[in-house]
Amino acid sequence: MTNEPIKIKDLNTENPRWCAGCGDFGIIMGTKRFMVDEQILPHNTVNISGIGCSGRASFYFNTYGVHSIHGRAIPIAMGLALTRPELNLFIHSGDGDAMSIGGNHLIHGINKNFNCVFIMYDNEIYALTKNQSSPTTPKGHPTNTQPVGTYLDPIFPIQFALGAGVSFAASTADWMPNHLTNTLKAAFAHKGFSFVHVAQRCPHFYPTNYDNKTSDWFSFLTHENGIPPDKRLADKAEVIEHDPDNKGDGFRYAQENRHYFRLFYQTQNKTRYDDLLREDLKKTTPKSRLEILDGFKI
Ligand SMILES: Cc1ncc(C[n+]2csc(CCOP(=O)(O)OP(=O)(O)O)c2C)c(N)n1
Ligand code: SF4
Ligand SMILES: [Mg+2]
Repeated sequence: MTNEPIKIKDLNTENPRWCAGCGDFGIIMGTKRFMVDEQILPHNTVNISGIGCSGRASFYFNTYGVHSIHGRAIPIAMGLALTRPELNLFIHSGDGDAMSIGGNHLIHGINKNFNCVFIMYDNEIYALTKNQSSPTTPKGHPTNTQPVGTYLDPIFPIQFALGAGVSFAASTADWMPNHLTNTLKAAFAHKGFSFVHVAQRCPHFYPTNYDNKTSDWFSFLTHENGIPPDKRLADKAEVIEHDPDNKGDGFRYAQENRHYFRLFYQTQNKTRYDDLLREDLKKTTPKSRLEILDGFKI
C-alpha cells in the first residue's frame, strides 16, 4: 500500500468476460470512477456479488471480494457490516438474483437497514441462463422459458424497495456515466441500506431493451437534495422537480412504465440494525459455549 492517490488502473483486474456492448462494463467503470473520485481505498472495500452475468462483477475490482450464491451476497454483507463497520460494502446483484431467487434476503436486508450500497443490474432478463423470463421482464416479451410472451406483469424494483421500507432508493443507467457516478456518491454518503437500481443493457439476449440513442422514454427527476440530471442528456430529456422527502410521490413514479432516473426517496430516520446490535453487544458479558447450550435445557 502506498500513499499515492488511487487511479482507475489500480482497481482493475483481468479483462471482464462479458459480451461486447454489455451494460455491465459501464456499471463497473462508473463504480470505479466514483471510487477514484472519493478515494475509496481497495484494502477497506469489499465487493460482494450473487450469481449471474452481473455476479461476475466482484472478480473485476482489485479489492476484497466474494462471488457468492443467489441472494446470499446480502447476508454475507450484513455479517461484515456487523463485525467490520469500517469496511466499504458494495453488493452487485442482477434482477433475478435480487427480485426472485434472493428476494427474501433483499426484504430483510432493506428492513435491517445495515450500511451498504446495493447495486441492482436490471437487464430485465435472466442472461447467464440464456434468456429466461425474470420478475422484471415486461409482460408479453418472448423468452426461452415463455416463448409466447412473458405471462405476468413485471415487479417494479423501486416500488418493491420502497414497499419494504428502504431508507434510500435511486435509479440510474449504465450509459449515463455522470449520473451513475453521482448516484453512487449519494448512495455511499447515505448511512443505511442504499438501493441503487441500474437500467442495464443486454445486447446479446435483449437488444431491443433500453434504447440509449433516444431520450423521449425517460425523465430525470431532480431536486436540490437529489441527484442532478446526467450532464450529457439534461438538455435532451424531460426534467421534473421531485423532493426525495416525498415517499408517496416516489411510490407513484416507481410504478409507472415510464422510466425515471433520480433519487426517489431518502430518510435518515430509519433504525439501523448494525448500529443497534453493536451498542447492545457492549452491554452484554460473553458466555462460554456450555453456558449458551444450558440456555436451551428443557
Ligand atoms: C438456487 C439457484 N437457482 C437457479 C440457478 C441458476 N441461475 C444462475 S444465474 C440465474 C439467473 C440470473 O439472472 P440475473 O440475476 O438477472 O443475472 P444476469 O445474468 O441477468 O446478470 C439462474 C436462474 C442457480 N445458480 N441457483
Ligand atoms: S448475455 Fe447479456 S448480460 Fe450477459 S454478458 Fe452478454 S450482454 Fe451482458
Ligand atoms: Mg438479469
